[in-house]
Amino acid sequence: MAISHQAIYEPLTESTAVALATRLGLFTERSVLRCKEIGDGNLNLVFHITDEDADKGIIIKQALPYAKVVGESWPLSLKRATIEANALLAAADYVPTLVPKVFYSDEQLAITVMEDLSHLQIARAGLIEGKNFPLLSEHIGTYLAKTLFYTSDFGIDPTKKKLAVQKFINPDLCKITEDLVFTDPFFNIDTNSFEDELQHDVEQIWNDQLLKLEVAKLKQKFLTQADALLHGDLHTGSIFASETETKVIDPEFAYFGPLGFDLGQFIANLLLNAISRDTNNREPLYKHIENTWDVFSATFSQAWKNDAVDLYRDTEGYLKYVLEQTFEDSIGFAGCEVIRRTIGLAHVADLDTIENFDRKIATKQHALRLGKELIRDRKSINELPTLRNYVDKTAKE
Ligand code: SR1
Ligand code: MG
Repeated sequence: MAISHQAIYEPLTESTAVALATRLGLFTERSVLRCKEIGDGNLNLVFHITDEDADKGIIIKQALPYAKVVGESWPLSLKRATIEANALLAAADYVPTLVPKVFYSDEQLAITVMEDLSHLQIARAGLIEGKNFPLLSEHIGTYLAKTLFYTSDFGIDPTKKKLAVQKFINPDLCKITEDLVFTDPFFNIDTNSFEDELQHDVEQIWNDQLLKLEVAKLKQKFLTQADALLHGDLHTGSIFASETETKVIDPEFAYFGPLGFDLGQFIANLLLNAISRDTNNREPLYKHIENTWDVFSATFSQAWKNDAVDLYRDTEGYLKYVLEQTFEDSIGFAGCEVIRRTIGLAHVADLDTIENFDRKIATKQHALRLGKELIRDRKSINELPTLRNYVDKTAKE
C-alpha cells in the first residue's frame, strides 16, 4: 500500500506529518492533532502525533537519506525503512505482543506508521534510573527464541528461508555494524571517541594481536553466517518497557546473521548498565542476563521439539551443539559491543552520564577489561552465572 505511487521522498515536518496522518484516515476529520518530532536516535525522524481528546496517538518514523548522528556526509539507503517495517511484521507472526503494531508503510517516503508506545519507557533510560523491569528477560528471551528459531533453517523450509534472506539484504546498515562494532574500535580510526584518560587502555587494545584475531573471527561470522533473521541492533535503547510490558522497536538493522548476535548485544547492554551501578545494585541485571538465556534456550528447545523441519532434528547432540555454539558466540559478540559502546562512535548513556569524572573513567576502564575477557574467554565461559565473576575479576587492574 502506498500513498501515491508517484510520492517523491522528502523529509516530513511536524505539519506534513499531521497532514499525512489525516490523509491516511488514522484520526477523525474533527480530531485536533498535536505533533512533536521526538527522534533522539542516530538515524531517523520520529513524529509523535496525538489526539488528546480521544486519548489516541501514533508514531510516524521516517528514515533520512543520511546518518543524523554524523550528517549528510554519511549517506544511508532509505531501504532501511522497508526493512524495518518488514522485520516488525515478521516478528509479529511469532511474538505479536512483543512488537509495536504496524499500521502503514511507504517505501518511497521511507516511513512506517506504528502504534504509540508512549505509555512505556525506553528500557535504557529506566535502567539508568534504577528501575529493573521484572519481565524484561522473560520477554526478550521469548522474543529471541521465537524470532530466531522460526526464521532459521531449523524452523522453515530452506527455500523459503533463502527468499527471506534476499528480502532482508541490508548492506548499508550491516556496514555500520561491521565498522562500528567489529573494526573501528580495534584500530586507530577517527570515528572512535574516548576521553584522553583512556588513551593508554585503548592503545593496549589496538596493539593486542591475539584479541584482534578473536574479533576478526567474530566479524567473519557476522559477515557470512546467515542463520536467522536478526533484529540487528538489540540494545536497551531498542526496547520499550514497563513493569508488565515489553516491546522491541527499531529493527532497521535486520538481516540474516548469526544466532548469537542479538543475544550478545542485549547481554552486553545489561552488563554496561550493571557496571555503571553500585556493586550492591547489580543483582537484578545478573538475574536478567541468566534468565534471558534460560528462557531463550528452553523456548528454542521447545520450538525445536515441536516444529523443527530438518530430519537431523532427532539426532542426539545436534540441538545441544547449536545452543552451545550460540552461547559461545553471544559472549564474544557481547565483548565487542561492550568495547565499542565505550570507545567507539556510538556510546551509551549508562556510562557517559556517570557524573563523577574519575568514577566514569574507572568504569570505562572496567568495561574495556571486561569486553576483552569476554572475547578471549568465550569458549570457556559456559554458564552465565560465571559472568558475575568476570565482572568482579575485571573490576580492578
Ligand atoms: C551511525 S549509527 C550508530 C549506532 O546507532 C545505532 O543504534 C546502531 O547501534 C549503530 O551502531
Ligand atoms: Mg536504533
